[in-house]
Formats: sequence, structure tokens, C-alpha cells
Amino acid sequence: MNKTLVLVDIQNDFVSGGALAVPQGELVVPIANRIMGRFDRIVATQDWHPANHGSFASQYPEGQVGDFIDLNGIQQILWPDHCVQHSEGAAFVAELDMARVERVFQKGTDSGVDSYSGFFDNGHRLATGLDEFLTDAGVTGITVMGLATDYCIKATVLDALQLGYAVDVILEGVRGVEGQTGDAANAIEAMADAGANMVHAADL
Ligand code: VGL
Ligand code: ZN
Repeated sequence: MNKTLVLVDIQNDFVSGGALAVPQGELVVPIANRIMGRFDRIVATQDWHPANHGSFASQYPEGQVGDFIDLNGIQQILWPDHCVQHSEGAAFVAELDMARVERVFQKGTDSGVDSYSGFFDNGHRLATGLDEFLTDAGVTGITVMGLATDYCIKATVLDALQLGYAVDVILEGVRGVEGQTGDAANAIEAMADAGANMVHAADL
């Protein structure tokens, strides 16, 4: 068996009290802990930005969170400073059981380009190593959960499908930023349309 769980960005800044808190983001933690035993392999992604990252509104004199800018040719929404390398906000949520997490793939480390997907930056130029790791391990299908549905989950799942993986998404294991009402539901629909399988934790 080769069942692989990919935990996306379950970090302090994305749960209640965090800099970019995803509503009810912390609720995915007990679900992750509960289902880990069903998998042969577990990996995690970690949003890991330099303090001057180009997605931070703080880097622009007139920048407001939620504004769109052009970041080296790619449309970029501006975020509050979050997941700054080595900060408490970038750390994995303390309650998340990391004991069986075999590897962590960091992303967003280049200040000039954001990286929602756990596989590639938003310009699809640099790989994080996740695809190579999974390929080397003979993994052909992954189960994805974590944060946030409408950004990093969606991008990770769409890239995985494009790379040829079979992808299950755990519906109660994801939560969205919901900058606009419906963003999370639209993301779920986009992932399903692209071929992802929507599953419930109880059915694993
Ligand atoms: C994320 C916005 C900015 C995410 C990361 O993990 O979904 N969203 N950086
Ligand atoms: Zn980020």
C-alpha cells in the first residue's frame, strides 16, 4: 500500500489568533491527527516567507490587504505579513501530531513570487521537491487536507492532478479564507471539475 497524506499549511498564522486566520482553521487539526493512522506516508507543506515577501501589503507604501498588484508579471493579491521564516506564526500548530511527518516542503521562500501550491511557485517555474519525492516513493495518488481551501489547497490539488496523481480531498479537513463569500465552494467545484475526488474523513 502506498497511501500518502499531504498536510497543507497547518500553521499558527492560518488558525484563530494568527496573522492570516482562516475561519475555523484550527478544526482541521484533530481531523488530521485522527486519520494519520490510515496512511502509509505523511508529508506536510509549510508557507515560509522572507520578511520582505512581495505578497505582503506592508512592502508597498499604498498597499492594502486585498489589493491586487502585478508581482513580476503575475497577478498577486496582497496579504498581511504571515508565515515569516522562523516566526511563531510560521510554526506548525502545536497540537498537530508531527511524529509521522516524513518530510516538510517549504514554499514562498522567494520574495519575488508567491507559492500557493505545494508543488510549484505561482509562475510554475521552481519546484519544491514534492513531486520528485512522491515519484521516487512510487506514490501515484495523494489525499490532501489543510489550509486554505481557496488558495493553497486548490493550487496544490490542481497541480497534483496536472502532474497525473489521483487526488482525494477531505471535505471536512479543509477550510477557506473566503475573502469573497463562495470562494471556498467555488474552489471545491474547480477541484472536482478537474478530477479530484471529494471524500469524507469517516470514509477513509
Ligand atoms: C495561503 C494565502 C497566502 C494558504 C498562503 O496557505 O492558503 N494563503 N499564503
Ligand atoms: Zn503565504
